[in-house]
Amino acid sequence: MRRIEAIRQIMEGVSDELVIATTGMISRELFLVRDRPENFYMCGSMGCALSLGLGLALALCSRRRVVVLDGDGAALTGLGSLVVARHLKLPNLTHYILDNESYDSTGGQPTCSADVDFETLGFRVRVLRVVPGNEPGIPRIPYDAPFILRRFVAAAQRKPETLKPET
Ligand SMILES: Cc1ncc(C[n+]2csc(CCOP(=O)(O)OP(=O)(O)O)c2C)c(N)n1
Repeated sequence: MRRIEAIRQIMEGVSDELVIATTGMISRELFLVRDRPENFYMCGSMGCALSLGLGLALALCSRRRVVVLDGDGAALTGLGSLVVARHLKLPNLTHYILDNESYDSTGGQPTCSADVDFETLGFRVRVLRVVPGNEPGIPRIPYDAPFILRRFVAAAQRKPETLKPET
């Protein structure tokens, strides 16, 4: 499966969820597949998507689901967050790792993900094996970081119909 196909499949199951995408082509492909205010595109900080997702899921408790889209390189960069996720066991967080065994966004340098069991290290981790390679001609996200943040925070603060009332 190609990485963009995996993103498409994940997004077919997404309704009100907040989606945090790691930096690089995963964000750009998510933008192309389905841009929405509830998406946060991480700019630059590889390895930080899960820590942001953890904080949000913790703050929002069971009132809103959070989905993190990671690459294997980013997940390896932020391994500590996987362990924290395992410790916290937040029921409203799902962590997808799109594993192509490489840092594809920056030229396909190999990672050591083949020797890592992300599912055991983290919590509610779904590893999707994807073939290496970037889609040709994927556009850059035409928003700057402050706009992405403002739009996302506003969307996160809105209360969709499906939210459970705060108890
Ligand atoms: C801390 C940090 N190191 C390096 C980079 C440069 N960089 C951006 S995306 C990327 C590769 C990401 O690889 P992966 O998470 O495996 O996703 P893929 O592109 O393979 O889908 C790198 C090295 C960065 N933005 N931040």
